[in-house]
Amino acid sequence: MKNIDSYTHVRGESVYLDDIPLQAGTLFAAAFDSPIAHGKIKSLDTTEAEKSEGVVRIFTANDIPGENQIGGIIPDEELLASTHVHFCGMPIALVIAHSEEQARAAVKKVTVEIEKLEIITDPRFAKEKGELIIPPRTFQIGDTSSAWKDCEYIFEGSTETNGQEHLYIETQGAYAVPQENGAIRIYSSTQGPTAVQRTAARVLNVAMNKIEVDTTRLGGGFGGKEDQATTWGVLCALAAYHLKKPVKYCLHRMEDMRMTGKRHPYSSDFKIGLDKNHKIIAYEATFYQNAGAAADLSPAVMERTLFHCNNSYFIPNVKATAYSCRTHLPPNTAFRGFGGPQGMFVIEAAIDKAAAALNVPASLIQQKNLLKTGDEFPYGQKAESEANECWNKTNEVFNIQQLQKEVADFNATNKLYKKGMAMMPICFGISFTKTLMNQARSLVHVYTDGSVGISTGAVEMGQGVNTKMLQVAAKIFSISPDKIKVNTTNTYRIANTSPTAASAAADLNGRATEIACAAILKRLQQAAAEELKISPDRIEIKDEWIYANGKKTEWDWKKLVLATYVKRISLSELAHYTPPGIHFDPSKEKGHPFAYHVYGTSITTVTVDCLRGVYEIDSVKVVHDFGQSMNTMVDMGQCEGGIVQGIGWMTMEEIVYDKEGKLRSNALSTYKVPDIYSVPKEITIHPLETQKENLAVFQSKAVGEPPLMYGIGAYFALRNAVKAFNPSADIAYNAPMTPEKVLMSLYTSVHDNISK
Ligand code: MTE
Ligand code: LUZ
Ligand code: MOS
Repeated sequence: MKNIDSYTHVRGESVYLDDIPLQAGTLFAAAFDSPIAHGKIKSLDTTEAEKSEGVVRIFTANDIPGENQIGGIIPDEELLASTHVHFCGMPIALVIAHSEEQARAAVKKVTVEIEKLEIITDPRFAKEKGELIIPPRTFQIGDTSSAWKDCEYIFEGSTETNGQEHLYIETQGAYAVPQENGAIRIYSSTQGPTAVQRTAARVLNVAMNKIEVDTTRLGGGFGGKEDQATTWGVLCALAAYHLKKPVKYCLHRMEDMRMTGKRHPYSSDFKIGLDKNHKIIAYEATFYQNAGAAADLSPAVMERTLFHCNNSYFIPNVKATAYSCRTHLPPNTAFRGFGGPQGMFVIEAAIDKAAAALNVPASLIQQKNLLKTGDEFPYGQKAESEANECWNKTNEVFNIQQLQKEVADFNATNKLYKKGMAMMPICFGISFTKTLMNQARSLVHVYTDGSVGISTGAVEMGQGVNTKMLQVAAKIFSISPDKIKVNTTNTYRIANTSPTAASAAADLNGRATEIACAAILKRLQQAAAEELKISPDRIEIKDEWIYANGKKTEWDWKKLVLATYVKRISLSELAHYTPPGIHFDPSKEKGHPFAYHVYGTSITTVTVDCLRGVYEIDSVKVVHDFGQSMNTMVDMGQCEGGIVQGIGWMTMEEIVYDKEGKLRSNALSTYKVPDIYSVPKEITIHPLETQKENLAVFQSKAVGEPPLMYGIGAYFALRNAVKAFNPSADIAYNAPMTPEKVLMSLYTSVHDNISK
């Protein structure tokens, strides 16, 4: 089954926010955002801007009828700055004009006087100052303090991982259109239509039932539109509310990069202890998360860092503490992996450090400590592990030793090029860690001509979730996919949705769709049974034909649908799904938060040009736990995309804020994402074949985020290549490993000060 969007994508006919035909009289918005990262607003002057050509009105915090508040988890973020600004790019005023150009020209004429206050960009410094978003949290198993004495070897260190720009191809945006009686429809490029609806209602002080949010699809979200699409949707709604005219705002790329948050940078400390057989006995980690200026999703991201602090290893004694540190950067937010990759990098660094000191390959320590079924995670859940299965299959399919030998042989015979290799096992928990968010609904209508319409809370953002919803209905009804249409995601049809996130959208919405279709199917079977005068359990629908007692009848799908309608039996169903058995108690930091885990193992090989510091990713070879993939094309695409995005984060994407909190890497000329020349020359993905039961839709495990973490292997492969050239290189665990950093470490050593 190919992705149902491929036809319109290829023809350029797929509708994104900026393609929606505009109503006559539509106005355009542009935000005036803070040029200062932290300060008190002394005065705001919009008089010149108001005189600017085409300007209709300029809104400020004073024009907000309800609460000036967009914070989702914690109410700590104003929509428009009232008295203080907290980051460069924070919206202060909203200019409305007859054209986009006029709105942006007027923005340039707004002036503000800000009394600068202390600007903090470093999370450790913020923590010293007591600037925490929430109190710190600690996950614990066993007792590290008494375990150290049982360790033969103990190593300590620190790591840094930088942020990451989402760089969805479609920038953030919204289009708000007033309806009768004060209602507003917001077309929004959001992963969370309900978040936009709820926040618009709060800001405008209207009931949620007056706000309709509609989303056709996104040109990528990657977490960047889980929470942060809200600002633009609500700003447009605010203007539409006052002016009673449609208002549109699509951000330009540099506005988007400047004003929105990114993946959280982390600064971390670790201490790892092993016995003489390289078993990890104890592990301690402290994470300093750079949250930016407001909570946004940071507390949830921080929590997932703790959930994934041991990656796919069993460690009997773990103590992991995390601080969410308030700085004056744009609030950082969800990004594929959601804090998990940041936690996993630290344990991989700890293993790398131990391996280097003990002069063994890291793979030896990795393999020896893989989770087994029944092992307990630090948060209490018992593993249903595929970690060893994935590792062993990787060896079987790709021959790890042979690959290691090829790298060693290459390095022995080449002076100026060196290869490096690294293994990266992954383990990622599937479910929102906030248990209540694990719920979804699906509305299925069968029309009298036999065609089917599906509406769910899932948002299509390139990951193929609509295709999967359609497959569910096609399979349950046993009808052709051409008979089925997946509708836009709309808060009037499906209410109180969780965002499309946590890789869980296909599972949650898919299982709800499964339940809805099954309920309608049952009624169809009942109606057929009456017509054919046999028991309903003897009725079967196969490929649009009705079978009775296993024999094909005269009845086809269409005829049965119409007959059921004539009997006045409902052909519609709204179903609800929530995964059974999940729970978590934050007061104990224990529970069973995940429906299941996804596992996998990758081998990454790189070649470094030791004169120039540039490098190529030769190959990424993976065994991935798909469960039983319901769409291998879509799922392979998710793996490839995730791997490349992970490699980008780990090797080349470098976000730079200066000490004033200004984004220096503010355009694609200064921020480098992987392109066709820098992606791996080879990506081979081999599915792990297991028949084990899981809670995934049709046993097809969630695939959206886990593969990103294979990208961490590229960082360690590069380190290993550098070490092959310069064994005394002193390389800080500081990602991304840019060509600049590679070059520096090729020619510096433990004894040089410049490397520090
Ligand atoms: N794939 C594409 N093409 N575009 C995206 O924006 N987002 C990722 C992943 N894959 C994304 C993507 C993220 S962050 C998540 S959480 C999942 O898709 C969400 O979709 P799912 O729950 O349907 O897997
Ligand atoms: N979003 C969220 C997520 O709100 N909760 C989560 O647990 C999560 N996990 C991954 C990605 N987004
Ligand atoms: Mo994905 S970070 O859960 O949107």
